[in-house]
Amino acid sequence: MDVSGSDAIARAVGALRDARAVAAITGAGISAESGVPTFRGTGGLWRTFRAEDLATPEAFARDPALVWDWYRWRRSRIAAARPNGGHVALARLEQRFAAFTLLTQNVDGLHLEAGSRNLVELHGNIWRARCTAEPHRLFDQRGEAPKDALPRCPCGALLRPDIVWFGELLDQTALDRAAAAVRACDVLLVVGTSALVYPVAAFPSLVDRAHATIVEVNVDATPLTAAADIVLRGPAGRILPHVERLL
Ligand code: BJW
Repeated sequence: MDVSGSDAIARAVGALRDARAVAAITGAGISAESGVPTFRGTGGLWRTFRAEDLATPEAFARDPALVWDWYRWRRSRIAAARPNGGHVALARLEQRFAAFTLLTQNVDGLHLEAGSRNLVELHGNIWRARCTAEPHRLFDQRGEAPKDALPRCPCGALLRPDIVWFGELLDQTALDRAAAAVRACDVLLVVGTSALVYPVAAFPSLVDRAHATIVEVNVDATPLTAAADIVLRGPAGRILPHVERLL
């Protein structure tokens, strides 16, 4: 059912008041109001750049310098961004429920900066790099000055961004944790995602529809909209703080 306006807000608040376990899935839209570009839609990265050239293992094997240049540029945009009201509201919601799990597709680290702790970064983190030869070797590169040379592991192998590219598997432990949180939740918040990229796009289908409520927060309709119980149409940075205040 597609409901918007203050009635929808009241219903979302009511569902949250009755909830013990809450899960939230976020996408690029929640960081849009922080100035981080989304992927699809107006101003989206995939409108200007080809994913096949930059966000696949084949692209990195072909031209690691090009891929690293793009990630350095993305890092510079993200370094200038601060969490917005939407990130902060989700961090505050975490404090109010016995179980609250935040599943993000975002790699910008803004949820962590806003104070979310029970957080699963399903697509990785742009500030981390990992060794291409020994993938368990991770390197925190936040605060490191960008260098011209390609970054290398002490073992000599190239480092790559610790991000899940198209065609790559998500970490199984993270996936299991995410699926368990969605199956167990009484309310699933789906915020600022086009719900087009799998496997995360399939998570809402894991919800126990007999009792759980799906709430979508998005400025536009998505493939999930028809299946959502409550649709809050508008910017997450405005809607989520409003919902959190009314709780
Ligand atoms: C606002 C707002 C505001 C704006 N407030 N809202 C099954 C079926 C079909 C295909 C596949 C499938 N399984 C796997 C695939 C292939 C592929 C896939 O899903 N492709 C689709 C495009 C069809 N998936 C994969 O390859 C995944 N791996 C995998 O499944 O492995 C097994 C396998 C492999 C191959 C074949 C089969 C199985 C890995 C996916 C990794 C995705 N990585 C990326 C890029 C990382 C690069 C980087 O960040 O540097 O992650 S893609 C990109 O999309 C990024 C995002 O996390 C992800 C999702 O995008 P998101 O967050 O939804 O952003 P947008 O821009 O799409 O949407 C923004 C939304 O916000 C919009 O709705 C706006 O309206 C809204 N909005 N402002 C609220 N203020």
